[in-house]
Order: sequence, then C-alpha cells, then structure tokens
Amino acid sequence: MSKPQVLITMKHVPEIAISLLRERFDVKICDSLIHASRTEILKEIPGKFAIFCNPSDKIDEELIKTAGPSLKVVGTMSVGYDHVDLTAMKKYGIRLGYTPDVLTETVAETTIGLLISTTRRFFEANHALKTGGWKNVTPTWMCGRGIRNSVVGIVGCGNIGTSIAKKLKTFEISQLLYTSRTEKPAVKELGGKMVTVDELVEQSDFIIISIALTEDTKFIINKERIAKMKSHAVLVNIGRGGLIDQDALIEALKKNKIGGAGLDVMTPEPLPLDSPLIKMNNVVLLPHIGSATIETRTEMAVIVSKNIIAVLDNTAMPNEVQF
Ligand code: 8YV
Repeated sequence: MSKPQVLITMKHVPEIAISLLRERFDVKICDSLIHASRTEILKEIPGKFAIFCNPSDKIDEELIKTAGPSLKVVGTMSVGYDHVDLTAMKKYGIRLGYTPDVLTETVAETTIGLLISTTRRFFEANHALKTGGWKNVTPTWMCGRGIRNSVVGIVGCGNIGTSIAKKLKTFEISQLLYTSRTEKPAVKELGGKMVTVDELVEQSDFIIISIALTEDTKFIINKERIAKMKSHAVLVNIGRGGLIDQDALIEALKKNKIGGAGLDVMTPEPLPLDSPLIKMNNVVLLPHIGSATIETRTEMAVIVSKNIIAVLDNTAMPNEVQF
C-alpha cells in the first residue's frame, strides 16, 4: 500500500526532521533551488496529506482546494501563523501545527543584538572601516545612544517579549514599559509597567515590537504613533513587517524624526534592493534571521515533522494551533 504524501516547500530542512517523516510518508521536497514558488507548490500539492511550510508560503483557500480532500494538516516551521487563512482551514477541517517556545530565547537574543547594533551604529561603523572612512576620529564620531538609564518599551509581551525583558534587566535601564492584554507577573517582577501603546511610544527611548500579526495588530505602529515618538527613539521590529506602516516609517527616518530602526522583518520579504530602507544609515536590516541558529531551526523542523505525524496517528500534536 502506498504511503501518504508530504510536500516540503523548502530545501535544506535538517535531515533528522526529514527522516522522521520518511518513516511514515512519501516525502516530496520542492525541486526549486531553495524555496518553492507558489506555482510549484500549487503544482505539487494535489493529493498530499500534509504540507511542511514556513511563513513565506501563503496557505489560503486556493491552495487547500488545489490540494483536495487528502490534505489534513499544515505544519508551519514558525511560531507566527499570519500566513495561514484560519477560516479556510476550519472550513475544510485542516489542522495546523506550529513551533512556539523552542525559538523564544534565540529570537530574544537576535532582538538584543539588533537593538545594540542599531543604536550603536555597528554596521555603519563597520562599513566606514572597510571603505576608508576611519580616518581622523573626533570624540563624537560614530557615537550612538546607550541603553543604560533609558526607557525601553516592548509592544507585545508574550514569551519572546518576556525573554527580551529579562535580558534587558541586566542593562540597568531606568524603566521597562510593556503592552499586553493582561498584566504579566514575570515582567512586573522585573519592574515592568503595563501601559497603552500610545503611552509606550511617547515615553520610550527604545521601542521593540514583539507581537503577533493579526487583523487587530496590523499597522499597530502607524503614522500617528511614529509622530508621537521621541526624536531619538530607536524602533526595533522582530515580529512581522505588517505591524508597521513602512511608508510612514521611511518618511520619518528620511526626515530624522526618529533616531533609527532595526528591522529583522519588513514588507515585502525579501526586501527589493531599490527600497529606500537599504540606503539609510540610520537603519539596520536583517533578512528575517530571528530564529536562525542551527540548534533552534533543527528543533523547529523536528517539531513540524512530529506535528504532522501526530495527525496521521490521530493523536495530540506537540504544538497545535486551536482555532
Ligand atoms: C520562521 C518566524 O520560523 O517563527 C516565526 O514566526 O518568522 C521565523 O522564525 C523562519 O522563517 C523559519 O521558518
């Protein structure tokens, strides 16, 4: 009897995760060099039991209908699932596995790195060094703002936001602000004060966006809120590009209305090379590498496989999105 089939939309998935799947499934890995295009996914998806994907794959009704009734589970290698149309998933009775928790510390580490490299101008300084700009150094050359004694605000204090708060504690900041639907005892214990998004953007020297993208949080950082920020405020986004009105941000950065931005996520991804963000000295851009350590990505991939296998076995998934 033939095995059920899984489609993996990307290359270089850790072998351990693929072997787990191979024990139970026929595994089809996309033919594309790195990541399957939408066209390739739609060509390959008919008859598959599962799709092993990531946030760059839009899982919508068209894809589900193209897969046909064999499709029972979507396994996304991510904690975020804004790329999945939950209404369509529900309509067709498809389950969704994801990978929370295992990436929390890694993403929090990336955030701290991005925060420091943005405010202390690491990439600008590195570029100057490599291109002959390191000449007669004046006392204020390449100076940034320190994090110590500053007000740091975290928009969205889930697991990742809480881990960022814990790490920030050692920086001797003067005040930690956060937004959340409910008060977070762990963050309160660190001295964190729950405020509204408007209070947070007005009062913070550093603003970190660490919230899931939903209909409610889209453009949570809009033109009005950017206008309320301090003129030296540094904005860091490790959530999703869609959380920020990027055109409004670019406008503010061009006019030096805020101090700078550190973005691991943006719109669209990959960012086109002609985006004004690329040329800006007060912007640090990373290509969505928040969770990119070998250990974390391996753990994430294994969880995706286990989530998919659980559906075949009709047992509880290690991590299932309830909707
Ligand atoms: C992705 C992410 O998982 O977890 C998320 O929501 O955005 C990333 O960590 C990454 O693109 C690997 O698939």
